Amino acid sequence: MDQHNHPNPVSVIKAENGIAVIQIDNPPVNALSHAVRLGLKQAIEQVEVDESIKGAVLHCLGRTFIAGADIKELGKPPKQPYLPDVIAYLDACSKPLVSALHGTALGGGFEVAMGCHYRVALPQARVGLPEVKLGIIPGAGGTQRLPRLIGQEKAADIITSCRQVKMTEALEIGLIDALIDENDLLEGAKSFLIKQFGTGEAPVSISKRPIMETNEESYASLKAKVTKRTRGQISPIKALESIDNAATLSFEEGMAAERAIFLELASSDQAAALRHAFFGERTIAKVPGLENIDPRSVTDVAVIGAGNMGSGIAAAFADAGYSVTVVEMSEAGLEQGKGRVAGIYQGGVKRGKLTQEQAERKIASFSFTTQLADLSRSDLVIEAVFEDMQVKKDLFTNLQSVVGPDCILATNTSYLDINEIASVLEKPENVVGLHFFSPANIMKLLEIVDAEKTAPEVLATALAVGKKLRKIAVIAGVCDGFIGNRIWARNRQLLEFFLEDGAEVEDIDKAMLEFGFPMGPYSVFDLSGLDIAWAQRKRKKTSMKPAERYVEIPDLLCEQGRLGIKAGKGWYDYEDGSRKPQPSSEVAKLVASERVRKGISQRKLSSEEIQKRVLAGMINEGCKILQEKIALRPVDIDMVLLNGYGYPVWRGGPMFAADQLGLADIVRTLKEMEAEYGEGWEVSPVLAACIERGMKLAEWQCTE
Ligand code: 3H9
Repeated sequence: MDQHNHPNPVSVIKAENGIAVIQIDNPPVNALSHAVRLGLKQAIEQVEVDESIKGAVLHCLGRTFIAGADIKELGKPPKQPYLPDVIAYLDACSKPLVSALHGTALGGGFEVAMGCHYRVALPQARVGLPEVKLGIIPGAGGTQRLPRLIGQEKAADIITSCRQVKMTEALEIGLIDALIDENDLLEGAKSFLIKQFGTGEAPVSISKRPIMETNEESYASLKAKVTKRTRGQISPIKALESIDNAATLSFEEGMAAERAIFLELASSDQAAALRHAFFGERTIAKVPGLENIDPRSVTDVAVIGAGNMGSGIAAAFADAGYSVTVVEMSEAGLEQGKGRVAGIYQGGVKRGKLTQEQAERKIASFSFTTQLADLSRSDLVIEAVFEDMQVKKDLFTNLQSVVGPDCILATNTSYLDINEIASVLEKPENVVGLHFFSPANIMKLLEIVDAEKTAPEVLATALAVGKKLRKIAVIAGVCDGFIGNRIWARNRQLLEFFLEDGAEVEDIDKAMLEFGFPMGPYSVFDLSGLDIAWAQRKRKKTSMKPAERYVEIPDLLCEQGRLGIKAGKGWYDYEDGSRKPQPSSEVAKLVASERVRKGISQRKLSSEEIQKRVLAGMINEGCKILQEKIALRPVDIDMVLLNGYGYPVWRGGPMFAADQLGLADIVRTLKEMEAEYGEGWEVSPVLAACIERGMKLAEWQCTE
């Protein structure tokens, strides 16, 4: 239901013992829309003037407590009453208020809870201040009240990590005052208040308390760590600044400073980009045509091939509660597979995420077999075997006589033609691509590849499975590389041109790090191994047009055994087993001699130019993908890049950036690139069409 149209989202219900219940009902997540803020203010006024009311419980209907400010309203001019003022009314209420948390209380929702004198919760509730993830800071007292409640260090940890705190921890550190174990939260909250009346002590609102002591040294070290990992994102740094204010300014001054930072950030480009990412994650699940299609039920899942990818996929399914069978064709392969699966969970023990007992229970939950016949009850089979068309066709042919008629057969291929794989089957409608990213149990992205004959019901099932796996599941069409690898392959080509034209490996890496990528691309190539791309390059070269520019340098490196970190040398040198990249004079010499051989006169490329062209290149390939209907919408492309390729989330993705920077500017850069790079670099007509119609790229519909 639309949260703006819900009538009377806040009501005051008078109960016995002089305790009233202020009830919020604003589906789907009780966000603090204008109507809720207004209702809350009026409710407090009523509690204050009604002499029969001695105290009140703040309670929400639906599956969550208040999930924060209404994100749709952020970035627009704020409307009174502002949230900090509404919370100030709660804070100043002369009668004790307790917030009763039954689900997530996030952002402004937890700030409302901190505006009350007490907080009680059911064990399944969660609290957090995730505003930094939206490019803003808690702007309704979160940075001022939380340090008063639990100290600056713990406040900074919760605010900058954006994590949801579980109730055992919340009780331990003082975020809540009591856990209500019985089922009836409201009754528990009322009893809590009555007990407080009995003490005869007047409640002290958090704003009146002194700031809790913090360990200066570990607070400083936390701040240093946060600052290091922001990589260009402003909001975490600003949040720290505001938390610091809590110790140096009065509550009122701290609130004014917090508000100023909040308002400045709320209208920033970064916040707009992060809101785009928030809503984008939810938009991708809404697929036109699938709204009314029921997914098939999936409980038994089989993964064929237990290499690194297959075992990661198997772990992802087991972690989401599926019953998982792992298949390898030989006993020896199966033993290795068992070792890999066990290794994943033992890694969890080492990192302190699992106890030994939990890991052993997990490992014991898998079934392992070498017999396809054991898959007769599977609802979904995913193959993660060697990337070879014939191997996959043979496997699927054998599988179809084993599995039931509704079993979905998925391939994890990264680039093979899924239509061709499906063509060998009697029921090609049951075939879909499930392209995971390594390590599959950790990486968020999942490309669901919709082949020519994939049934809508199969696609709907894949989406439902993606959701249960807690993946960012994006639908893509069949083409070489689908969405992500196709854009990345184009980008890789561009990075090679930069090198041949005059930039050094380290300059390119530096430019991309400055852009906000977690690693420079050449360091990434060394990490994954140059031989993987080599095989693909050889395959691609055969289908290239004669006029297309081809850079031989990566092939020459492979021929010289410079295969990356595992070989101790790649684009960089790695001395004595170290993983720290050192610029390589041998690579520099090889690059220089290639420039001479091809008669290229070296030119300097600035970081700015590198970044500009990389972005324009991604946008152009993205537009070609849209035109070919490989992606449903521009936002789907952004979600792929953000969640699988390290594209900085605070930039929102290349397609979002295109609108932010202006399409005419992008086209100008692309025309320069087309003139220089020639064949394959033609400017996509989608851009011209958007400019001509005066529309944003975000509005592009793939039905066009
Ligand atoms: C803030 O509070 C600022 C303040 O400090 C200062 C102010 C002055 N607003 O995620 P779901 C929609 S900033 C508007 O699928 P779940 C969502 O788009 C806010 N809409 O459900 C979706 O719509 P649709 C800080 C919102 O059960 C629907 O609700 N708070 C909001 O998987 C269901 O959402 C946050 O950052 C919102 N705040 O997860 C919390 N939240 O159906 C953001 C959700 O049309 N929210 N929607 O696609 C969440 O993290 C999750 O929604 C939550 C539930 C965990 C609550």
